[in-house]
Amino acid sequence: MTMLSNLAPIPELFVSYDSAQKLKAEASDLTSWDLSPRQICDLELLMNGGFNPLKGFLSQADYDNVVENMRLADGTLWPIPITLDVDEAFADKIELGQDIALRDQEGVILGTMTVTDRWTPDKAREAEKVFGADDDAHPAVNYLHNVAGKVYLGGPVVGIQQPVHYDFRARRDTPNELRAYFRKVGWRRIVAFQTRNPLHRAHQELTFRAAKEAQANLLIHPVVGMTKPGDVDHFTRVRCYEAVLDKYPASTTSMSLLNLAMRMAGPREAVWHGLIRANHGCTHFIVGRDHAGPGKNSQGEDFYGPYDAQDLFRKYQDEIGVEMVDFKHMVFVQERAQYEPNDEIVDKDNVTILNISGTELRRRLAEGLEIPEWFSFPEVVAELRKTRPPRSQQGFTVFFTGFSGSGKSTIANALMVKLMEMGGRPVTLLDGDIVRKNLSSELGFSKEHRDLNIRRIGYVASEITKNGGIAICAPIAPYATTRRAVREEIEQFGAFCEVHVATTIEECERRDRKGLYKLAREGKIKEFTGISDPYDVPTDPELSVETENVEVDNCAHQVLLKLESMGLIAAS
Ligand code: PPS
Repeated sequence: MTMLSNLAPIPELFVSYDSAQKLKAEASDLTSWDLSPRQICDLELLMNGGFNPLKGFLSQADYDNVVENMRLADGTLWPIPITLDVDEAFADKIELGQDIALRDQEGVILGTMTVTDRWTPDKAREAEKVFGADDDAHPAVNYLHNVAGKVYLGGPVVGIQQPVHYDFRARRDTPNELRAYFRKVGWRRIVAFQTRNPLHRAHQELTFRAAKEAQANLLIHPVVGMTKPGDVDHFTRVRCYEAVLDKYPASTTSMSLLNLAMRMAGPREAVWHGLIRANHGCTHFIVGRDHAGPGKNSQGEDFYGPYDAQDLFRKYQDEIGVEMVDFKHMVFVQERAQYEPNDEIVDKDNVTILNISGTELRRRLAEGLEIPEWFSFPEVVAELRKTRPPRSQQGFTVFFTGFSGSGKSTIANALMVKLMEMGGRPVTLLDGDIVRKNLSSELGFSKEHRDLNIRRIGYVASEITKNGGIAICAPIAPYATTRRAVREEIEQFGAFCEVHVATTIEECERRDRKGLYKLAREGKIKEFTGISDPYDVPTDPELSVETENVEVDNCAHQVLLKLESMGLIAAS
């Protein structure tokens, strides 16, 4: 295995500046695909050599072999499918051999692709093989089934220009820019640290030790593309990283931002991360406990074993071309006032070992509690507090769901008034009927239209939540996947409290306040939820309220108590 990086430039997919200008003009006549945020991340790394040796989005033969064997059709190690997923309508328009333009979300042409392959993947197989289970609790499996298009296109890509980033421009480097930097400063052994979380003292200590052990320089290489839903946003994280960078001995450590869209694929992802770091000129890579772990599956168990990623990486490290440095679990030893690797402490019975888990940190931030100096750096804590004020000062969304006539609007109205009486944050009610009048007046009740309606509500609620307000939504929202998508969108900014108004369909029909059930039974209203259209009963709502023989005031009060227990409103 090469212990010194040769740092020669690696192949990119870009054409020269002059050719790019010509190609860009020609490409404006091509059929265009508007790339999703994840596809933009993938394309950037394809074009700049981060995904070397890939020459484009995977062909079907490469895809099949990657899914089954972690290898391209020619046998090269590659663990994660990099595919261009599109909808069926777009796929039907494309002839094999045709060139298409790949545009970013503002319409800028980033590259072109010659479509050589088009196929409908077996997504359940991809989920099982690549992510270990066909379980939507895995963020990438959820993405695969509920966000990605049905059809994959494959073919070589020609790069015209990098996606434009306006943030932290000086901190972003292509693999060749990093290689050139390492050549310039004379670094030949470089240990990369991959992260999607803020760094605290333990991370600083472990990365510093890893670099010392490997006799290497250190590259902090955080992911700023797409990480796990719910992570701290990258703007905050980069400000935190910049603060931590000052804590390393001068000129031993550098930082560069990686616009990768993570899949949270644990072991396979670790191998992928290693290959990407090899492309960026690194010789060593820190692999931690539960590397790129996706959290719990729908049975509440871990998707992967805590050291599966390390085992798989070790198995392939010669082929990856990067040596693994095991993550040390660092803990703070109070008596010695320093961090030490947990498994190297011999006098455990005589010392006090301190540690704060990620969950505990989030709790302390959420509740505005003290975060001790031994745990993190004051600058990092100050940044985190700015982004994550205590929950009682953050925005949040209460999302009622239930049949028509279940009492959603009535309870939502009562809740709104109670919250306004308490004061502190602006409250907005997005009731089903109000939304259908003001935002969705052109929509009907097909699955597609209902989804669009709920996504619009989710979008508005997420903006309200982001800006520190309270959004109360009260649509039927019959589909679990759409509710989940809304939850994920909102949880980036604040809490989401799903309230199932669990009035039975029989009771709703008996009440029939608007006379709609009668019409639905007579077939005069089609696709009526609960009568002639489905309703996915929430399996895990924050709260379920019964309305039969319960006063509205009491139902609204139950919601208030729930919000209080979630720390969203101060105890009265
Ligand atoms: S959805 O499925 O979430 O988009 O529905 P929503 O926007 O909440 O709108 C539901 C209200 O529209 C009336 N209505 C129907 N409901 C269900 N199915 C059909 N086909 C339908 N047609 C009209 C109904 O009065 C709902 O009002 P609520 O407030 O729920 O009683």
